[in-house]
Amino acid sequence: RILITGALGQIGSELTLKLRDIYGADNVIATDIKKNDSEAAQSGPFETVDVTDLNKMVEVAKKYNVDTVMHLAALLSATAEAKPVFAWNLNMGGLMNGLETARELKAQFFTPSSIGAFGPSTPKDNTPQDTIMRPTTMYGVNKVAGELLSDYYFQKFGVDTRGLRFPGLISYVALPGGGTTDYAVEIYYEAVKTGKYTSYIDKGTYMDMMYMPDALNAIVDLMEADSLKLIHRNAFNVTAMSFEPEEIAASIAKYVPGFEISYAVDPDRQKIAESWPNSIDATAAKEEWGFKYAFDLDKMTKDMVEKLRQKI
Ligand code: VAH
Repeated sequence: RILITGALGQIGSELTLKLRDIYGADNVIATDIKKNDSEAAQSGPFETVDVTDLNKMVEVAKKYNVDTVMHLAALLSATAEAKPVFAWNLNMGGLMNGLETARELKAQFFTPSSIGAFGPSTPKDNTPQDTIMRPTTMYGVNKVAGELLSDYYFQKFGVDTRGLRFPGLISYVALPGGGTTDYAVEIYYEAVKTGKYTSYIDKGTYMDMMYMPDALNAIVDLMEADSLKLIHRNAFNVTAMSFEPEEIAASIAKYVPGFEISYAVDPDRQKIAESWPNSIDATAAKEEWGFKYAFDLDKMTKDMVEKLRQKI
């Protein structure tokens, strides 16, 4: 059985459904700080868990006798930069509790890292799996510390910890909250609703991105990989594409005739974006557990526009 924290968030709301399809609804326990009427909350076991409450997390894990913990609850980059102390306490306190729960139950463990774990002194193009990592955001500090803590729990306690450095994730089910790459999600909603979008990220700002179906497959493939083949664990670079606002706008214009992008740059989120790589290298993930993706920019745009036209 799998316990998911942050199960009603951007990744969690879709990962919960995918894992229930694969492993059976009753074997996937969705948890979050409070319940809502989403399919993730309604389609199987749900428990309210504040990830800063270790006792509650362990109690729920034991109640269902879980063998896997997927820790997704966290504050994203822009929110973390606005509330750095709260971000440290939630992101690091929550992660420690997730790791402690996995250790106590001898469970496998997954948590996402991010391209946000890299900083201005990291090589920006085709960023290697192993390279300098001195992020200048609280979110990045949390992600690097989280990678090291997860590796520590593997080395010290033998917990089977695994992670992925996700690029910006694009989806039409649940909106992301407080991220820097969120412009690449908002732009699709606005394209379908109004035919235009004002971007807070400047033209020419490249960031890695991935469509949510590819991200979910990467999580399942990583967690099912033969642990003897893993040289790295926390965390693997994974990416499907890298683009800047003009390029996603051009892709959208193919499916939303007349679509127009304009710019009102948010200096705070622009500064975060500029500290991250332009493109990262996913060779280690491909070699160690067969990472692959199906959606490039135009294929993602076609699907996003179709699905949002149905949804809105
Ligand atoms: C964010 N969507 O923008 C997240 C992610 C790589 C970006 O970490 O903070």
